Amino acid sequence: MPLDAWFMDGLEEEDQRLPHRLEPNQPVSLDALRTLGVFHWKNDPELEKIRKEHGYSYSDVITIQKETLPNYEEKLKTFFAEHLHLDDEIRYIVGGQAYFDVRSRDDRWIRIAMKKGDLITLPAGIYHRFTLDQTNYTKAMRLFVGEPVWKAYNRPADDFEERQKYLASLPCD
Ligand code: KMT
Ligand code: NI
Repeated sequence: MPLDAWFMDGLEEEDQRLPHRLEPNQPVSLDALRTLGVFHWKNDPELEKIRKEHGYSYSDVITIQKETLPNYEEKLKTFFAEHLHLDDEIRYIVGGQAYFDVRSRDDRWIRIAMKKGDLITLPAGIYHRFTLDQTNYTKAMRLFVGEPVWKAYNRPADDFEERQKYLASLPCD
């Protein structure tokens, strides 16, 4: 399966770790994600090449699991609050799995299943969130162009130039 992404059922308040697929499933293609500025590579053996090409000079690794991550509950809450950044968010899954949710053009949630070996880039200004799935474990490399800035702005954050630029970058219907 090249990519598993789908529109969500809107019931994630019950348990954010469940897949929350619609019935029948409404898949979202890689092309559809690209039009949102979201890029996804699956099991790409060329991480180093991609890093060089895009200038992802910085990297660290975060292991998200209850036993070892300080302030685990609080961090997971922060990650799942709808937010944006003023820079691209670039993540490579080193182990385990997790979900990244991004907003569609019409403001619906798209859930993207990320597994070991997957790389994703979310553009500056896109509303998104992150959650573990039912396996409760992921190890992710965080990549950045230059010095990392982790600041997240919770929605509403529409006045930022980066948000306006992002909206302007979307193709017309
Ligand atoms: C973010 O900003 O959404 C995150 O850093 C998610 C957690 S890192 C896998
Ligand atoms: Ni984020």
